[in-house]
Amino acid sequence: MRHQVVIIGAGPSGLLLGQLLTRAGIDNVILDRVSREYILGRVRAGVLEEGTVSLLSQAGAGERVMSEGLPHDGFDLAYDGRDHRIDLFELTGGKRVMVYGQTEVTRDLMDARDDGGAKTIHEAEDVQPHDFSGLSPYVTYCKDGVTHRIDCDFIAGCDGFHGASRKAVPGNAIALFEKVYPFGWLGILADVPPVSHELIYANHPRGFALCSMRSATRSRYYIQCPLDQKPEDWSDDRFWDELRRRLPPSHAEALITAPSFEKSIAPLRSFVAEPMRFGRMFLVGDAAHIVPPTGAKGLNLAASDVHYLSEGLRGYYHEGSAAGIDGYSQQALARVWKAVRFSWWMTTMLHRFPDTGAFDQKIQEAELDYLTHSRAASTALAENYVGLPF
Ligand code: RFL
Ligand code: PHB
Repeated sequence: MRHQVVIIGAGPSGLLLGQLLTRAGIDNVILDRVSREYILGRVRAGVLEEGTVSLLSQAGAGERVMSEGLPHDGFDLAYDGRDHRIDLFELTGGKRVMVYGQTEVTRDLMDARDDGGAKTIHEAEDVQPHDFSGLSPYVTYCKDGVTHRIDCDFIAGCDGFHGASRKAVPGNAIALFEKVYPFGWLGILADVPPVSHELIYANHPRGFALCSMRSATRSRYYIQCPLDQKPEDWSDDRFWDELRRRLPPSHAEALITAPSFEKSIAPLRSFVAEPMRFGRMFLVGDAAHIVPPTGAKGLNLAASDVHYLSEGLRGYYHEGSAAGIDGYSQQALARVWKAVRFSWWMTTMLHRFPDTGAFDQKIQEAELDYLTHSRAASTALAENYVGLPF
């Protein structure tokens, strides 16, 4: 079997890249180690930048996000019992974000791929990239006990943080930068109307809390929790009580509760691998970088990587120019590091760290006070939250 591009991973990165390539007439196949249903069951991101939404449209998968997504012009920062609105629209001269779940993004991309007739192989075991430092790379995988080989021009490693692509790079060819945070996020989904029509990011002595949503009738809530805890330690009642305690009184009173139907704990990490190109293999999205979810940047960074790479490959195949693929790593990393910085900063400002002393606590309070009372500081937050240009 031969394809121009083999994409490893059918998450948002792989599916978006596949769609943009297919629409540019570049033939590709996607391999994933899990089933389509498993991927659609992963509840993750919820906030899309305008650039991400427009890439979905370019990929032919933008119809439902435009009709069913919830445009948000601002969000609330809550601390010290009060709410402070960050007016994204006003501070950025007319930009907003779209609240639309990653499961829906993935579903729309899968449907668009099916319509275009491009091939995806699910439940492919032991996927391995080979010979990407030379001119004839190939990928092997095992399916139903049979080993297969796909020859190609390029490999796109879109297989997330735990994938095989990055692991196939020799240690002396890659630099890794990592920061692990001493807490996680316990998240739930419940069919209740959101406590507020906008997102609430709350800093509280008991820990961070976030009120988000998926629709007018479905809420997504998170609380900071210690890493040694498990979802089973948290009954719904315990979760709702804890969330209520971390919100300003007006919101706490308005909170509507119901049994949750999803509950999971995600550890928080910042991670970057450099470079993002190794000969004829590119790393894309979470395979190359992870950010803590506080800034809502992970999926959006995956989308900007895909933009740079799809443009680079289009230039290579249609204009005979390698400039785009040669510049991919540098261009993508410049944007990645800014989002890594922003996500680290939001995380540091909004969470309670177990080892924070009195001095650091005062600094955090001063930062929040400055941020919510200085137009310059709020503008910097808003500019990053809606997404830097790409
Ligand atoms: P994914 O989604 O991890 O997909 C990788 C795919 O590769 C497959 N795979 C393999 N396939 C073959 N062989 C192997 N050896 C393989 N190993 C893995 C996997 O099965 C999978 O299908 O990476 P991708 O596509 O780069 O997408 C990245 C995003 O999923 C991620 O950045 C976001 O979810 C992060 N994130 C958020 N991002 C935002 O932009 N806005 C948000 O509001 C936001 N909230 C979040 C988040 C992530 C969270 N968690 C759970 C980490 C909230 C949370 C709680
Ligand atoms: C979500 O809705 O899942 C969500 C929203 C904002 C974040 C992270 C996650 O910063």
